[in-house]
This record gives sequence, structure tokens and C-alpha cells, in this order.
Amino acid sequence: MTARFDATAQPLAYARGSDPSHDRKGVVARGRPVWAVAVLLAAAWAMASGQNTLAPIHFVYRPIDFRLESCETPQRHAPETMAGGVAIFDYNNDGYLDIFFTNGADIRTLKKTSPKYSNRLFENDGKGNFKDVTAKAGLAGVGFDNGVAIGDYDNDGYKDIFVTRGHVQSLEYASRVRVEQPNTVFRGIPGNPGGVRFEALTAEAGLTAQPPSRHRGSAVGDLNGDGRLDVAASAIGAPAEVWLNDSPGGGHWLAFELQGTTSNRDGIGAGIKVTAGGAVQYNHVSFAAGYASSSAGPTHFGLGASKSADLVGIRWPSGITQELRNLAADRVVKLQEPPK
Ligand SMILES: [Ca+2]
Ligand SMILES: [Ca+2]
Ligand SMILES: [Ca+2]
Repeated sequence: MTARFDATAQPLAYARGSDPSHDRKGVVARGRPVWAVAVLLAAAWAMASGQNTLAPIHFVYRPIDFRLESCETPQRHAPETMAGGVAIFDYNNDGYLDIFFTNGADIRTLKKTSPKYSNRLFENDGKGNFKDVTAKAGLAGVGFDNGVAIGDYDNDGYKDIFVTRGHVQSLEYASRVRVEQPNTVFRGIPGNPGGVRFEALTAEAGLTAQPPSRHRGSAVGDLNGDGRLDVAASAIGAPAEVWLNDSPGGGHWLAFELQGTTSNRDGIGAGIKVTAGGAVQYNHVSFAAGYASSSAGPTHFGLGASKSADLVGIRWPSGITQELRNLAADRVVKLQEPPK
């Protein structure tokens, strides 16, 4: 099965670098290990002496070694820069949310000519540590990447990543570099042992059927109710794009439309675990998508060859849990939060 569309770290470490402007950009906050040690020692002393020095809200700083390369130059070659997209999702179906960042490209070529322009995938070990697995996963990317829309576009049980691409106009390189780029979908393929690698599909997925554009945000939803997730993408100075999913393969699917009672009305934040055909996968209710975008519900799962889900577990934001067994596939299941 392939996804096809029709046109209509490293382990946690303090970030490198000595440029104090990094802090201003709000992307890389430099660590201060000496201070961190001092604070930890003070906290340990306070706990040992029975004092509680923590405020009612408190955070522990855990840096991630990612820096956005937005092509900003001291000479201001481009009239504007933009933020990259980020997606929080469980790429390897282990129940822990992982983090994917899109990244920019060399302003002279709009290609990822250096590792510093690489997109980055950080795998969560469930203990607050995020390891850079970009190379293993094959997610470095090729162009100037912006939006991210996560979905299992071929319904095989592994999430795929739709990335919108394209830059703003560069004043200096305007006559030499085409800033419009096609979008790309990265198809998740299970590997061994237990990992997932991604295959970049652009023309193969039908995404060159329209002229390239300066794409920005993207969002996902089953727009025609056929069980295959479609994508809407925006572009600067060009019409918005709808990419209807006509992927072959016919994988089965299940989607969940949650209605909270004790929890929030849309069940945002609810975790859903689906077991089907011996495989387990996880999702959570969220409508946020990549860069400046919101997706449509319901929460979608691809089931591959399985015609039903053996077990579905839901943990509502209130802490209430719910289990359902033997759910037939290929439909939207509407669920109301049960009482405590
Ligand atoms: Ca994970
Ligand atoms: Ca997939
Ligand atoms: Ca569809």
C-alpha cells in the first residue's frame, strides 16, 4: 500500500552554540548546568530539612537539541521568515508521544545542503528523555518544510506525515531560486527491531499534479467520508489546496468522536488505545496541526487487514477510563464519557 493523492539527537543535552541571539529567537534556550546543579542542591537541602521551596506551579527544564533554521540572515535577504511546524504524536506505537519538527533550508538553493537544515524526530523513552532518531527514521527532508499534518493516510496502522513546503521570496536570490515547492508525504513503514522508517513520496503520491507553491499550514480530515484521511493546505498568494486521498489498498479503519461530560466537551486530551489483529496503537484527541492550522475530528485509526478492533481503551482527561470490545471497523464510533 502506498499513500496517494489526487489534485482537487542526540540524547538530551544542553544545546550547543555561544550566540546569545538564540535565546531571542525562542528556539534554543541555552542550558546553565552550574546554576542547575546549584538549584538542585538547594532543593535537595530544602526537602531534607522539611522545607518546600516549590511554587504552586513549577517546571523542570529539559532542553531538546533542535534549532530552527528559518534562513534569517544579517543582510535580510528575505523580507520575512516564519516558524516551522511541530507535531506531537506516537510515531512508533509504543504509547509515548514523540516530537517532530520541520526545518528550513539554505536560502541560496532552498535545499537542505547541511545537517543543520534537517527536520528532526525525537523519540520519547517515557522517562522524559527525547532521543534524536531522524537519520534512522529517514525524515531529514529535502526542501524548505513548514506545515505538518499527521494521519494514517494508507490505513496500515502506522502514522504518516504530510509536510507542506515552499519559502518566501528572497530579494537577493529571487531571479535564481524558485521558492515554490511541492508538498511531500512521508509514509511510515515498520522496520526491525520495532522501529519505523519513513519513505518520502512526492510525485509518487500525486503531489506534483498541481504547480508547486509557497505552502504554509496543512490540516487533516476525512472530507468525503470514505474512510481515507484527506488534507487541506494553504499557500501564500495562491488558492488553498484540497488533496483528496485515493490511496489504493483498502485498509480498514475506525474513528472515534468523543463527547465529554465530566471532561471538556470535545474530549480533547483523551488517550485512545486500539488493539486489532495483535497490533497495538495509540492516539489522542487533538485538533491542533503543525503550523498555524487546526484539523477536523474524529480521531482516526488505520487497521490494515483487520475488520474489527479487539479492544479499545479510552482514558478521559477526567481520569475516567472506558473499555470496548469487538468493534466492527470502517465506521465512526460516537462515545459519551461515562459517569465516574
Ligand atoms: Ca512513541
Ligand atoms: Ca500509514
Ligand atoms: Ca477521504
